[in-house]
Amino acid sequence: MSDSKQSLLRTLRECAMLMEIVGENPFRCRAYEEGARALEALEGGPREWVESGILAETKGIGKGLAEKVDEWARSGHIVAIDELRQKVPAGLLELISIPGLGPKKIRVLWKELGIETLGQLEEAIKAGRVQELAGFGEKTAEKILAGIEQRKHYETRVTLEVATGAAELVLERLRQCPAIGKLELAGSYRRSRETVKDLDVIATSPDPEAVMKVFVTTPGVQRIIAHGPTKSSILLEGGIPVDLRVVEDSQFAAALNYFTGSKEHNTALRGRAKKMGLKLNEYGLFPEESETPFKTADEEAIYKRLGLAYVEPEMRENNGEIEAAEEGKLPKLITREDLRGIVHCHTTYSDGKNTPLEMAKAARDLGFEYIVICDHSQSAFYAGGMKPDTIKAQMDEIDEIGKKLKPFKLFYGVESDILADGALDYDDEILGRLDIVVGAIHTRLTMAGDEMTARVCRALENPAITILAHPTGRLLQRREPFNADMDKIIATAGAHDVVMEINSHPWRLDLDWRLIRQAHAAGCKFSIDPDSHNTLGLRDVRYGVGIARKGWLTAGDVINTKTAKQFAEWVAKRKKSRLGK
Ligand code: DGT
Ligand code: CA
Ligand code: CA
Repeated sequence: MSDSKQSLLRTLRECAMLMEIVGENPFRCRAYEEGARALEALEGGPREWVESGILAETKGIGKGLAEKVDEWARSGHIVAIDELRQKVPAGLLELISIPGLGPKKIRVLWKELGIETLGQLEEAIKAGRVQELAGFGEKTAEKILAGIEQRKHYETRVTLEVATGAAELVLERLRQCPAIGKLELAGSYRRSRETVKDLDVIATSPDPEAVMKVFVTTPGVQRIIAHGPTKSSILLEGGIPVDLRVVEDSQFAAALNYFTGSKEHNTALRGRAKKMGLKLNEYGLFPEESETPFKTADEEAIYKRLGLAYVEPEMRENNGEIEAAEEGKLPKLITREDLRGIVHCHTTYSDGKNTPLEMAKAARDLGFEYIVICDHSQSAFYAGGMKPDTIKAQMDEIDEIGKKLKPFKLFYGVESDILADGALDYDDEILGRLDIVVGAIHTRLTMAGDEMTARVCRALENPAITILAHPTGRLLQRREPFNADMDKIIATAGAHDVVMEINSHPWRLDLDWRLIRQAHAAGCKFSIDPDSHNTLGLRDVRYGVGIARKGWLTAGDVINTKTAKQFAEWVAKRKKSRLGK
């Protein structure tokens, strides 16, 4: 999504909340929310919309909202929203992310108790003042307090999507500086961790101070944390800190290597250097007792001098990568370009925003050869799941689209709820017609561990299942994995040849990369899926690829690297051997 689109959507949603907090008419508030949702599904960004005049004919966008988008496109601001922001203490908006607190309750806390921050709210609950308010009570207060605790636990990290937005903004900004030389992101972001505390940027320049000046004046800077001649830190909108270091050209490779980490990888690498009579630090690789470093043009040269094959950043977690590099046994990691098909996305047949045709075209335009649409199954009432007649109608539509978009291919798929007893959500006739059945746990998440394990394993033993969706069920920064024995689930998936999903949604990134190698060793194949609910979300597969690389996977380990023809053959063979169809 373009930066300006994302930032406009954020602003509109913020506006809806602010209006509710100040006590505006609820209908007007909802118009903003619905407007943001409608805009989200549109391709392009604010400027294109205004130029093309598309907003006038977009459902859910009234005249007033269209004018605001216009104002935003022209000036990057909406005066009415800026004024609204002045009326509401900044701390109140932070309360929104606490479960159990919506704008209405926040208004009550603010007006009745004068609460303006998370800290004040915590105090007020502990003093028993919140519990006495109308509409709150003991239970709600407890829930809010638990939410505050959880928030403290997670607050310092952001998702890869937020980090990517910030990273692109900063890189684009720095590239505009004429004095910039080399420029790379380091840190956990370069290693493709699923969440990131801060961004680390390494650059070279003949004029570091000029670079720093450009950096600290990046649009959207909330606060300048430090501004030095070679090292500065800023806090960006959305709460993500960014560190920039400008180093000498000759030190670049060593600095990039050091600040990429991980700390554990660095320590192991330094230890190895020491054993070889060398010294490695952020300034370079040195012969012991010498101030003159070896010339290391790039990171590869550093690894080479240490007797190692180049280790890709995603693998630098000190999980055996150094030993593998020494023995020349590192895998050739999958790349985004290896992916040929989209598996698991949603459409208007359940809770998606775009039609099957729009999704298929969008996938084709991104260069994919095929798509497997997997809308929700009948029990998924919370997501508009498809009754048997609906899924049959969808299959007919998919046939039609397939004729139209040739040689692009469509397959029949579903995201089937795994019911409480482990059964899949349709009869054998429908399951037998489908090409891909993605099984997923969405309900009864708090089941006891052994019950949940048995439930998932029973689904894995069903010959109709192809892929296990988001296997741990965690939501990053929001929800822990459900209770289950992942060792057993992975072993069962391996034994029954069920593909493990690497769900690319930035809140999921599930299967967790720490378990990917275990699943690989158990014989599992993987599918890197966007699980997107609109056309824009298809691009999220890039996050999934990062996680797959972190799990040491090659293109051959991932089913949607197959060509459309290979994929069709694989599906047919699998259905024949498992279902006799
Ligand atoms: P995070 O928490 O998501 O920001 O993770 P990182 O890995 O980006 O951590 P950060 O930003 O604190 O530091 C960036 C890199 O700098 C880190 O991956 C390795 C290196 N580094 C930082 N502190 C140390 C240290 O005390 N020893 C060593 N060997 N390396 C360090
Ligand atoms: Ca970092
Ligand atoms: Ca850092």
